[in-house]
Amino acid sequence: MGEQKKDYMMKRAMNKSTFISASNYKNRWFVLDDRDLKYFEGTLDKQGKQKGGVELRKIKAVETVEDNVLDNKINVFQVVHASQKNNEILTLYIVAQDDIQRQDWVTKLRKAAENADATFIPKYHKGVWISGNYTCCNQISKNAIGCEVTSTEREFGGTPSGLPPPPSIPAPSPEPTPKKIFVAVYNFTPTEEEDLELLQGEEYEILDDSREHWWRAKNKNGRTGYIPSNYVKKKFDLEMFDWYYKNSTRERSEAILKEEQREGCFLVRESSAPGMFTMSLYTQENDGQVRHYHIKKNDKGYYYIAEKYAFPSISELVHYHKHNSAGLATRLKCPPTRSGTSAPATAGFSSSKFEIDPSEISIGEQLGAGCFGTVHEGKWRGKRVAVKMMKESTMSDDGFIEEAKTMTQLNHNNLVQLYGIVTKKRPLIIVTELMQYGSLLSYLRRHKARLLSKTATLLDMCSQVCNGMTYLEKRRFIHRDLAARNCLVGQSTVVKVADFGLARYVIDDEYTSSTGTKFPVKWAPPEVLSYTRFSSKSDVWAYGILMWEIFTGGVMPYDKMKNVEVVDYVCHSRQRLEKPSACPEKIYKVMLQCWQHESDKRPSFVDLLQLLGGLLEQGNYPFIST
Ligand code: 6XL
Repeated sequence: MGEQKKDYMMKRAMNKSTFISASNYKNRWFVLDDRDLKYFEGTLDKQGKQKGGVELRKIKAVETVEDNVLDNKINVFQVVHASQKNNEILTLYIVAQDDIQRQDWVTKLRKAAENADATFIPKYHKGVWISGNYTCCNQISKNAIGCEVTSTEREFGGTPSGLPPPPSIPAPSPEPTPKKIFVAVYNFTPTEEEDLELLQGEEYEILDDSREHWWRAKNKNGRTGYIPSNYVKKKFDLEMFDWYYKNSTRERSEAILKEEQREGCFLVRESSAPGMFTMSLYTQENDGQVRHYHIKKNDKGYYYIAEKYAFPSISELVHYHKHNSAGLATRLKCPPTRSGTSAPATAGFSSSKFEIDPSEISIGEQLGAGCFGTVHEGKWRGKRVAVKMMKESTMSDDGFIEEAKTMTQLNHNNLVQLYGIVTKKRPLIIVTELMQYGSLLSYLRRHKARLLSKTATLLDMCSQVCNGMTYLEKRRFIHRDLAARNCLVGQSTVVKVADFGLARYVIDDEYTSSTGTKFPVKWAPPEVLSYTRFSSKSDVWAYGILMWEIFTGGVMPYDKMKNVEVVDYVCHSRQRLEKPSACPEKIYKVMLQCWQHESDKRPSFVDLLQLLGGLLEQGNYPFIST
């Protein structure tokens, strides 16, 4: 065992109550070794028995806490960690005797956690959660992602080990922070007074980016207001260019460019190899085809496609090839119009609105109906939306209304965006993004013949769903009913996960009980069937079944079996669905991993994303040409 660090400090009780009182603080001996942070009762001169501890590899962040926000205490630091029991995220607050002691602990603890292979969360809260919101960013969901970037010792180089950090007491006068200039990549038309219009290509100064989805910004005329943060990109960042499609896959890029059918239409995207880029270019040759070029780097770090023409930046490379084909099939002419990919959904309609006025909604054609209600196409202030009218008494409204606030804050390209709800009147109405091609299940069945020969398209659909699920997993949001019928398809075969989390509000024993007739038994892992234990890992199981649905073109899993037979087959005989004939062996192996009997042996969605990315890039499938 390595060195130990030991100090007598104060610990705040880790109860989850929102009410904090002075009596919740205890003096403890804190002992740090290379595996755990343990704490013991005792007095200054004697260490007593162990009261608890945190495994270092479970640590998610070690950070100071703003002075005076935690019961007026100063010199507080926080250890964010996953709980031993169920990986729930907990925060341990420790009050050091002075700032030097606090800094020393933060540095050492961070380093020790990193050495123990902890994976830090990207963002944390500098403040604390009191009476329903965070003191630092005012977010109202306890699970809301942090508002400050988590520090790591590696990034900062750390302080030389063994030496205390320089005292940070005489704070230097704050340096003027450089202005944050961002460029609009989409137009945004505000619907509320406090929001600011965005014009594509114009620059904006960001005044306040403490909220995740809505930032306060100033335009060139000095007008200020809130803007959707996903509609702007930092100036000089690759992402500000209209030809840059960061996360687009090879498949996705082909779909986008083929929809445009214009000679010289091009985009640049990240390759699946980290730090590499690919250019995808449409030519009219052979009835229209898309060529993919790896952008290489020479030993000076310059980018090139044709070795003779290398440039210090990708934008200069693009500029050059707009005028010279120099080895490309054609000169670069224009980026896709983004009509096919249209602007991404904003988190809610505006920075403040979440409650929607029912008189502003107009209802059109019905899109579908189920036991939860009916869904119509509709319009809200001129924007096409989907309007879901919940059937009364099949949904627990109160719980849902509370949760909907959190759900409007979930914003990802592969999740159907929740825009807002009508709560003042019944029926309860949910307004969401509209997806024109309907459910993934019906789409798979309609296009079965064409799709089953296109492995890369199928794999791309899988990775899109996985992308959306990775986002939910990161936020510890569980879907509970992931299946092809609960995903929707939009333009250029974009696939989005829908109705996440809604399962919790259904009041119907046939749906909620694992022995009920409407329970999704065929998508449920053993721990759900046996103890109704839902988790991101139960979503992973369902995801494996969803992959199987995709690769069979929408066949009902365990087709001729009754639900009770499936339970026996899966839980007791431990048998699994067979490999679909259109499915390559390597992809079937991924499904089998999702169906590991023990939930903790299954990969997480982040792991799956990696696995699928690798398979997509290998690309030795029949239709992929190079
Ligand atoms: C609680 C729901 C649940 C499931 C729902 C569903 C399933 C729904 C998880 C059990 C559980 N489907 N569904 O509302 C809860 F509330 C549903 C949807 C649509 C229509 C009918 N039922 C739907 C269809 C669209 C669309 O864009 N959206 C929703 C947003 N689009 C089209 C387009 C063309 N043809 C058909 N649909 C999914 O929410």
